[in-house]
Amino acid sequence: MKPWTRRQILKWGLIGAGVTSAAIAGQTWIRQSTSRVRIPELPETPTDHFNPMSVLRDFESGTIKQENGRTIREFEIVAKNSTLQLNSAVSFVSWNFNDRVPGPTLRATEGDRIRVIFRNQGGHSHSMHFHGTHPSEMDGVKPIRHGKETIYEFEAKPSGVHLYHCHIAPVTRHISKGLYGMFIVDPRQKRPPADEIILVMGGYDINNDNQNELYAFNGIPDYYLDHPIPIYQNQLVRLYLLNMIEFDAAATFHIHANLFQVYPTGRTLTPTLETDVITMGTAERHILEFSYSYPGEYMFHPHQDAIAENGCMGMFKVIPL
Ligand SMILES: [Cu+2]
Repeated sequence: MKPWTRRQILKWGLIGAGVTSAAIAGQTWIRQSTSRVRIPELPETPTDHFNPMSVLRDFESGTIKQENGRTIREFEIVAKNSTLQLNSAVSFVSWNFNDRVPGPTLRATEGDRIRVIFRNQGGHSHSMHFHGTHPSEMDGVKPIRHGKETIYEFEAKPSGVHLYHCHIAPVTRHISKGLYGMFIVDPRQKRPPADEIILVMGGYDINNDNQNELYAFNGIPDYYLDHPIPIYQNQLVRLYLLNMIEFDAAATFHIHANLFQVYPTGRTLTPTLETDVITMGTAERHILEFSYSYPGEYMFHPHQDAIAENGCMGMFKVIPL
C-alpha cells in the first residue's frame, strides 16, 4: 500500500490543525505532542464524485484570502443535475451541488468570513440557505435562476455542525433531490485530534409520492454495508452526523456494541450525553465521539428498521493495532 501524499492530508484539513505527519506503510500517523491519530488507508476508489468512501473524510476549506486583516474563505459552488446509480436497478436524476450528494463539506473556523460564489446550472431556480447566524440578505431564500450567479458572504458563526440546502419551494423536493451539504464551523479552541468522518443521511423519493423508497449514508444506499468503513481499534473517532431525510418526521442513529458521546449540534466542547441511539428531526445534526475496544465488524444504522433495510445501513471495520 502506498503512503498518503501531503496533498491528501492537506485536503483532509489535518495539517491545518497544526500537526505534522509521517506516513507509514498502510496508515498515516498524525503526530502531536500528546497524541497520535491513526487513519487507515482507504482502498483506491474511482474518481467518481458520488463515491461515498471519498465523501467520508473530504473537508473543503476553500481558497484562503486575506482582506483587511481578516481571513476570507472563498468557495465555488455550482448547482447541477447528474444521474446517480442508487443500486443495480435504480438510476436517479439528482439535483446537487458540485456534482455530488451530499454537496461538499464546507469547513471554517469561527469568525472567518465565508464567501460562496454560487452558480446555478441546474435547469430550475435554486439557492443556498445556510444554517448559523447571518444577515437576512444572506439567508439564501431568494431564487437564483438557471444560468445566474450570486455571492453569499457572512461571518462563520457560531461554532458547531451546521448545514446548507436549497430553499426553493417545494423545499421537500429540492432537498430530497440532493441539494444539501454539511457546514462545519470549528471553535477557536481546537478539539482534540481524532479520526474525523462525515455521515449525511438522505432519502430518495423515486416515484414522486412524497415518501422515500430508498435511503443512504453519503449518497449511495448500502454503500458502507458492502464497503465497511475502516477505523483503528482504540482510536477516537469524531463523527459529524446530519439527518437530511425529508418526508419522514425523524430518524434515529445507532451504533452496535458501543456507546457514543453526544455534542449536540456540535455546540459544546464537552459531551452532554452518552448513549447508543439518538433521534434527529430533519436538519438536526450532532458530533458523536467513540472508539472501539475490540476488532471486528460492527453495524451502524437508524433503529427504524424500515429506513435501515432500504439503504441506510453501514458497517465499521475495526482494525487491530
Ligand atoms: Cu433548489
